[in-house]
Amino acid sequence: MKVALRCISCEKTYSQDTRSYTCPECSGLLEVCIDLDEVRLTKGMLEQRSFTLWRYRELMPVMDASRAVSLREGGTPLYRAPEIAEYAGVREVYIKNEGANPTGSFKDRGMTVGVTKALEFGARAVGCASTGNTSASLSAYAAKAGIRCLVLLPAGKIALGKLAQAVLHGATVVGIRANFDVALSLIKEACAKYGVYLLNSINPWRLEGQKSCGFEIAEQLGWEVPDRVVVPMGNCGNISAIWKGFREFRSLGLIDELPAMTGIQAEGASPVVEAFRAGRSEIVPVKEPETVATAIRIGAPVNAPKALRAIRESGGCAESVSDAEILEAQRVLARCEGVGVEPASAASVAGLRKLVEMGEVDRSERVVCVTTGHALKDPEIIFSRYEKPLEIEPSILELGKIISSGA
Ligand code: AN7
Repeated sequence: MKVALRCISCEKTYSQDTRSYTCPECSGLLEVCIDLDEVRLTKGMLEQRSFTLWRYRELMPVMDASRAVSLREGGTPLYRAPEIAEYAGVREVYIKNEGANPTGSFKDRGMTVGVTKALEFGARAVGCASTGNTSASLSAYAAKAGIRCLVLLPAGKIALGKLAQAVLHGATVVGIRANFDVALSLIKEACAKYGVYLLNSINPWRLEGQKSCGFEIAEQLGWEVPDRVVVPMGNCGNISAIWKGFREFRSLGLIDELPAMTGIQAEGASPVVEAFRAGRSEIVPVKEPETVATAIRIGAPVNAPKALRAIRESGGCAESVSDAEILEAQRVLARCEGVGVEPASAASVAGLRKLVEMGEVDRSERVVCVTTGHALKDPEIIFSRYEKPLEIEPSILELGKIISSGA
């Protein structure tokens, strides 16, 4: 496989052995470029393979895919969701449920490739700053690889399930008395100083794994591309990666069309939405981001330039939603479709509904909403929002009262 790194700002290219996470010349974001003329991947070849991320190994830039650090990530379900279609007001909606990955979020797609690259580069330790899911995923993949893992978290702002995972998998977990953006600067500095391999989404190799979500959507819809893919945005790596996936599939002639990429942020953390509205390519960071969707409580998303490019190139859009809209969408997904997601994930559905209402999205569209993380990630939000379970003595009389009351 012929692979290089290219800066998305100054377009300078670098060898794939370059260890820098950003452009050594201009500090722009790097993107992995695979020479697609040399790739042979056909629908027939894919038919023979099991439904996991590594079925796309021809497009995964690692030295030896058979030795990848893998927990069987990817291959998540795509549900037809008629109740959500009605809720949002469009013809057809599908839910791409990334909560079904091994550690319960889409991050696993990135980490299987990212940690495999870390080993290729000879790293003995990996690290990240995280709003939760990145740390949960990286901890598990580092454990599988047998290397050390350092995670920095904004203290007190991590959903309980995610924190539990990082602790369980044996990472060195450090709470920072500051927000995610500050924690990310600190881990970058620590990685440079102590030779720890950084696996936040500024790492272009990690995003190569995440592009597989786009591959899967195309395949699961029978090689028909949806009109639109709606993705919650935090640090903005995922929407950029999914877009890259669709583009590569089109370059290979596996699909003919491309979807409109649509990014949703929470109102209290929406610098990319503001930049999109203003027609700017630079964001103005939000100093004190705040939202119930702690996963996307990010004020200075590092991949904003990639996300804005994806949204604009694809003819998509960006919108923000309130905490109330997010929590309502979480409830509808859970109660009407049986799909339990964490708040950040529900932002995609809430955003779609809002965009239809605003007239930005046509009611005739066929839309895929990506739900990025599992409901169990954040049990506390559920208990704070819903009635506590009933408790009674083991008596059929008492139980009968409840049954008859219709509760
Ligand atoms: C459930 O874990 O940034 O726009 O440090 O956990 O690619 O950042 C999490 C992000 C959406 C946003 N949904 O994805 C982290 C972290 C869920 C998430 C996002 C995250 P990006």
